[in-house]
Amino acid sequence: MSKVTFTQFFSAQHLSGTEANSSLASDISLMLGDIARACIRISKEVNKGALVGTMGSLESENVQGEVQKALDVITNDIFIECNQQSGLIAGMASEELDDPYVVPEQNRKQAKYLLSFDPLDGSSNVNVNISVGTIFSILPCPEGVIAPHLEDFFQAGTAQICAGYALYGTSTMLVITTGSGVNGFTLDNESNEFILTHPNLQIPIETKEFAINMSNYRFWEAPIQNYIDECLQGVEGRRDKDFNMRWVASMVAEVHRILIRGGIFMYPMDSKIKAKGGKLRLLYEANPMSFIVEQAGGGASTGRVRILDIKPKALHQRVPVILGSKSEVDLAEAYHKRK
Ligand code: P6P
Repeated sequence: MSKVTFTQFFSAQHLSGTEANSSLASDISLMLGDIARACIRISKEVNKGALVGTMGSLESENVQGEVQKALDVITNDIFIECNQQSGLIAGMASEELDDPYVVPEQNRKQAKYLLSFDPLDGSSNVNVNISVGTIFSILPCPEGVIAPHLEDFFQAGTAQICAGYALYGTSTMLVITTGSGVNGFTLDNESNEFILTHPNLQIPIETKEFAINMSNYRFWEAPIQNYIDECLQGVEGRRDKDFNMRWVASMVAEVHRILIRGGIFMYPMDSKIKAKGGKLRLLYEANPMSFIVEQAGGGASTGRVRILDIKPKALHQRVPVILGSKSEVDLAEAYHKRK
């Protein structure tokens, strides 16, 4: 197979569907070029590990009340710096910033889009050398908006133009959707280019693997407890198969595994976090991952509603997340409908 670079793949002529031959195609190509450059820089920072001592925690806390590790802040700054180069992005929402970042006027002359991101998801894994990632989502900037406000980000996930993640694992990968399927690219560290290695990723409809933090069992709602009980009973219960379990505590790593070999990922509502609305953030975790998963033939739900249909009410809104192999997500939803 001849080598296709990230730049070639997302150049206008490669884009299929409505993006081709439109200004959107060239806009996507420009923005993804900046995102790729940011992820290469973040990959190099993450790979330095303990050599540069950026793994310690800073005194500061982010809006989530989590102690900010130095890398969280460094990667946030890299993502902002790289993604205000194209002039196409009017504002950004980051897990690390309380409020939206309005791009300086001189950098948003032709701004038409909004960027939301989690610069280093799973960062608590950094000092134990487990895979972490960056997650991003691109929305249209509402017509006539020059300097975006909070409410301009409150668009349902179905409005996303593009979404993706970088996985800093045994190799660095970018996985992207622009609404016409999902494609994976692997970083060639010699050429510093992402190369197409996983064209048209599709999630197997069936699976025997679930991913959930079992320590929260007693806090879950009954439908989730019932669903997991029956997975654990395997062929001795009502399910016709035995299950395997995985939990990396890094959403990007879990979603990537599911894209490659199937599975169901669950961070459901639990009584400990009910007041917050859930664990994972809608704008820059649940929505981009749900867009990717649905584009790869999977399902993405809170258990009660499709995640991409939710109209956000807050920048750092949290939601329950159940996503992955369609048959299992549908079944988990059915458990929520049972009386
Ligand atoms: P727990 C990482 O902090 C994260 O936001 C997701 O990447 C991950 O799936 C989840 O939290 C892990 O949560 O409660 O198992 O530490």
